[in-house]
Amino acid sequence: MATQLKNLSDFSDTDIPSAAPYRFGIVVAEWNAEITNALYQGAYQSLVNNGALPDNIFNYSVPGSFELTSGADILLKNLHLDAVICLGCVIQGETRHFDFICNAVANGISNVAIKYSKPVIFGVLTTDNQQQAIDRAGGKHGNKGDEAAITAIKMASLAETLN
Ligand code: DLZ
Repeated sequence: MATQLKNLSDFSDTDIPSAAPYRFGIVVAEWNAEITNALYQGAYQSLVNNGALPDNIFNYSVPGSFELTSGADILLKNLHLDAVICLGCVIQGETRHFDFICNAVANGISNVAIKYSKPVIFGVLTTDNQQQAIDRAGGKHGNKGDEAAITAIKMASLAETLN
């Protein structure tokens, strides 16, 4: 059963709808695999912990974060999904690759979300170095894959309520 929109004063960040009714795609970039695998574990576990059925979670990998956009597009075109979680890690290097990839994936994911009117979640770490990535993939700043999954559940619930 979908929850109704609430007054702003009623919101709580612990208020997570059940993920049981929804089908999720997870697209994971292979670049910086140690980090993205940790993000994936966090996201998957968080979906299951909030009621998602393992049979309703569809996991795919793509070579790098740049390909997350087309990965999400392919999943939404071919599978009947309520939300897609994109997981990647882009670490600043000596060239401008970082900026191009980050901008492309952020814009690309937004465009896919609008194209299908489905939540496509930006679970991409964009860090200065490896340590910052480790800190956000199960380290001292938590696991951003986990947060991406919670966002996906909330948005799938919102879409069900209003679409
Ligand atoms: C080429 C590249 C570089 C330099 N750095 C990263 C990175 O830090 N994280 C990431 O996910 N992918 C990186 N890539 C690969 C690109 O995302 C993409 O796979 C290639 O440019 C091929 O389109």
